[in-house]
Amino acid sequence: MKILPSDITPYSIYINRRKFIKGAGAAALSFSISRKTQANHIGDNDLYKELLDNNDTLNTFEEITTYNNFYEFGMGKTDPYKNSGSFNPIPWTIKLEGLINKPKTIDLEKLLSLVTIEDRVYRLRCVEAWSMVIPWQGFSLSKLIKIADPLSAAKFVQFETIFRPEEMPGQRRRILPWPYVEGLRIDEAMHPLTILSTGLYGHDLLNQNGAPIRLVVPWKYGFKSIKSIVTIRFVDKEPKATWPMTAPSEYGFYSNVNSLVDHPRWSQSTERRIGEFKRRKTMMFNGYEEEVSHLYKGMDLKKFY
Ligand SMILES: Nc1nc2c(c(=O)[nH]1)N[C@H]1C(S)=C(S)[C@@H](COP(=O)(O)O)O[C@H]1N2
Ligand SMILES: [Mo]
Repeated sequence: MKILPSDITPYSIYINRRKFIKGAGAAALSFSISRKTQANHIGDNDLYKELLDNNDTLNTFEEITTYNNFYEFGMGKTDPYKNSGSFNPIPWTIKLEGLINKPKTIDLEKLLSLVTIEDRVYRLRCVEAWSMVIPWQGFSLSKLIKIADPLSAAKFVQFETIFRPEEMPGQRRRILPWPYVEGLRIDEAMHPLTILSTGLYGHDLLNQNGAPIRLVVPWKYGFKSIKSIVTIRFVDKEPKATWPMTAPSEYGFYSNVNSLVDHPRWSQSTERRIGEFKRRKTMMFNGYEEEVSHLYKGMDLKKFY
């Protein structure tokens, strides 16, 4: 499967609004936009090398956009690539609701004018024991939370994917309870590693990756990173999440990558990095332990899996 440049919406819609943060350490790069718009599709490790961990190489654009989980477009790995062509993510609005001072529906274009798009290279570890390394563009979810201005009673955040069965063939069947929902504790949502992503490899997100905006929480299993978000709801109790709801004995609310807790049907101790032959050892918190373990101090992570 070859993806031609003509198949891809250029990152031009948002490019004028892209500002590169300077002096924010390894989390930001300042290469020129023109170089960035030529972002290639074969895995330009050079362009992102300051953000890449020693042991990693980027997955290719082709791998990242043809091997996906997005059950709204079907259950097979190539289904989202094959079946998402009629999905139209423009225009887009996001509803902010629940325990906040400023409930509102915000236009994505407007939202993007209020935030700074940054580059983040993150590993994505699927609960199915495969993984990829992806160069995202996005902004801190904490920025949006500040815009929403939550009440102190808001302890959790729930996210909802769009329900549009006319454009999403998987939603015409009861594969999962629709719409797909996910949740985070508010401190997890505020953590600087947690982003809302609008692009990868310097292009707008393709439909199969969750256009036009999706969550990325790199220390948790991939299913937490909910795609094509239309509602963000602030609540006082642990919200429902699709996979724990569907198979509570297999998936917990926290879903932290924890190589010590096996899935009931398979081991989580190793993973297959897409494009590699030899399996890798799965790292605690997907390798982000230093940054996030303080969030779970005193919690039994076997119980709260
Ligand atoms: N709405 C929605 N979001 C979703 C999913 C889904 O089926 N529906 N799959 C999840 C799973 S299991 C994974 S591993 C990641 C995959 O993201 P990627 O295809 O962009 O790599 O998306 C997550 N977000
Ligand atoms: Mo996944």
